[in-house]
Amino acid sequence: MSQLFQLPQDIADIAGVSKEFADEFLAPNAVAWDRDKHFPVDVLRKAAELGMGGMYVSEDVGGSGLSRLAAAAIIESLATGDPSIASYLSIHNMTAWMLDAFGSDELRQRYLPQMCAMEYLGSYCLTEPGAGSDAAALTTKAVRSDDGSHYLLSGVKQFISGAGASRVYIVMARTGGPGPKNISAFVVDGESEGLSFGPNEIKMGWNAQPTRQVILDRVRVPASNLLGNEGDGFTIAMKGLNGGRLNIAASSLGGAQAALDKAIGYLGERQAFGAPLKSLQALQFDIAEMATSLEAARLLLWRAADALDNGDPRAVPLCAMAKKLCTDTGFEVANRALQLHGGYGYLAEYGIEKIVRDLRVHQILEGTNEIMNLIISRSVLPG
Ligand code: FAD
Ligand code: 2MC
Repeated sequence: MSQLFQLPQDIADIAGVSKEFADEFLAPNAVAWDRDKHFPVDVLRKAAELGMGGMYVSEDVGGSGLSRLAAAAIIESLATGDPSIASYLSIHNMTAWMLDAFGSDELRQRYLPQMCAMEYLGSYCLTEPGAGSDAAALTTKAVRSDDGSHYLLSGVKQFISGAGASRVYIVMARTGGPGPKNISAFVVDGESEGLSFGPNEIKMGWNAQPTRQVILDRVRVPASNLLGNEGDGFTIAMKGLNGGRLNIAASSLGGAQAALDKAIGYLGERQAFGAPLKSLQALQFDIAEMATSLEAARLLLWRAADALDNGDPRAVPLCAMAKKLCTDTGFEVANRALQLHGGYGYLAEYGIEKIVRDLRVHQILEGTNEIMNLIISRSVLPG
């Protein structure tokens, strides 16, 4: 078979190991974690033992040095067990990569070994109460001290995944006037004085991970915690999101694949009108359409991941296309799988409604799918 449209064997093997991990440690617990709003940090640390705490972080600080394509395959496999956990793992990996790619060597050595082991968890802090899609309008301020040794950060970050449990906060803050060019990215240690958190938000899904405000009140951050140079922060944040969007796309595919597999099993068992439901051609066609949509979306995801791996100039819009297509497709497939379960799909114990709730937010976060359209249209329309 052509190598063009399949995963290289080494990546397929890693994805296989991740699937076994998902089957053993995630899937059996996912419904209970969602119900109890339990963030299973012990299980995340187990995943880190398999190299998932720093998937595309350099090996000298404990990372796995894998490609984005490999990461997407891992996240998809994990999401078959629990999309909420797979997606948090993606956010943690995004922060670890930003620190690796743009931090000084001293900063890398200070945080990354513990981040790769997931002893330290990471959170990504871009969104604010008054600046979501229009991220460049953020108002959190970083004021440099007269002697240049540190910055004082003040502001509020909204909807921060992992907040309160994380040790490493990558905070985008304004170091000058308005616009994207005056934003800088900082590593804020979770033990800093002046850092506090809002209550855990009550959400539709993603209940197995906390979402809180991050409140910064004159938090003193050493100048050495700056990523890149002053003014680089918006670009660094966006570069982090390119890979994050691939992973959120992959998480949607994994969740939807699990929902489709459950529906296939259910149609074989459930009897109606004297035969199993799977004998009805209308429902067979439903399955055919769902399987086709996932396969097509997966191909675009691999294409986009490959583009990011290889520095393709079209990587940014391709990541946006993959994020939009996979998250829309994933939600629709999961929702159709719920329908195929009839009333049982609506019951928590079948695990389907949880997948639908978890995948819904993937159409909103890491850039809404309308913002993906904005990125794509800017790349294809002249002027
Ligand atoms: P708004 O920007 O106010 O948008 C409202 C609506 O208007 C949307 O439908 C949007 O698509 C549309 N819209 C806005 N501008 C345009 C435009 N130009 N063209 C067309 N339509 C437009 N953020 C973080 O920084 N870190 C996190 O860890 C994080 N985790 C999250 C976890 C959860 C559970 C949730 C719900 C959000 C999280 N977010 C996080 C925030 C998320 O990225 C934002 O919610 C998202 O970017 C949208 O911003 P907003 O909510 O302010 O919506
Ligand atoms: N990759 C690399 N660089 C990028 C980029 C990307 N994806 N997107 C923008 N940039 C660069 C861009 O090239 C420009 O640099 P330069 O002037 O040197 O060319 C600079 O950033 C400013 O970009 P724009 O001029 O496009 O800025 P604008 O304000 O018009 O729009 C927009 C930017 C809307 C694309 C951006 O604000 C955006 O992506 N908004 C969505 C916010 C978002 O995704 N939030 C997610 C929060 S995290 C989350 O939800 C989690 C769950 C973790």
